[in-house]
Amino acid sequence: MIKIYHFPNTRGLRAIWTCEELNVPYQVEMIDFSPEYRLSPEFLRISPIGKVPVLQDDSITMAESGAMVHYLIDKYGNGKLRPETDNPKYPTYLEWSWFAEATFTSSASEIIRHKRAFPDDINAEVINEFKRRATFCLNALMNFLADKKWLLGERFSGADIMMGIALTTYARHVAEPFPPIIQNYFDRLSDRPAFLRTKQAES
Ligand SMILES: N[C@@H](CCC(=O)N[C@@H](CS)C(=O)NCC(=O)O)C(=O)O
Repeated sequence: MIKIYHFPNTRGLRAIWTCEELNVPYQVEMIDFSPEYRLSPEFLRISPIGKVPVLQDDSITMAESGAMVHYLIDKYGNGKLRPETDNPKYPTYLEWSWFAEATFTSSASEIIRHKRAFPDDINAEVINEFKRRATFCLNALMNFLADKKWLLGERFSGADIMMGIALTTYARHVAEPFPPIIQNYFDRLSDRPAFLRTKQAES
């Protein structure tokens, strides 16, 4: 069975949510999130830089949440949660999936890293700069979404799973209110039964 190494409220939610949307059985292994454990030889054997999530499926071990989402959809989706490669929406699916982690979440993550690295010397200018960058990304998302239901329009996809967790990171660490278009999108994501089951799986 698929095993997802996870810690509450982290990016492992993407892999769990994808399994829930696809009804793929999985088990969650909650890890000790202390730096001591994450950087121990035991954990570094499965996660080369000591981060979660990690996904194991038979002989496959992966440590990058977006790759897990696409892998699960490609392997187990039977056409669900993604457009085919010849569909004009396929580039959009890839673009916003990557944007969610590589550009949007990375700005919010810098806030977490700065606070963790310099707990006694938190620099408000650094925090504000990364909040500004994350909010610039949020505005780009808002302009793209406009009146769309999901990133691909009427069709929910893995790109929305990627973005949904990016939005939870923004809410927790940038901690600015969402504008209405984003709030409505976030509410639609949060109301999905598979998302509700995902949250239960980590409690
Ligand atoms: N791009 C990676 C980021 C992984 C990542 O930063 N995970 C966080 C939890 S969400 C973590 O383990 N942080 C511990 C650390 O940075 O040392 C992914 O999407 O899987």
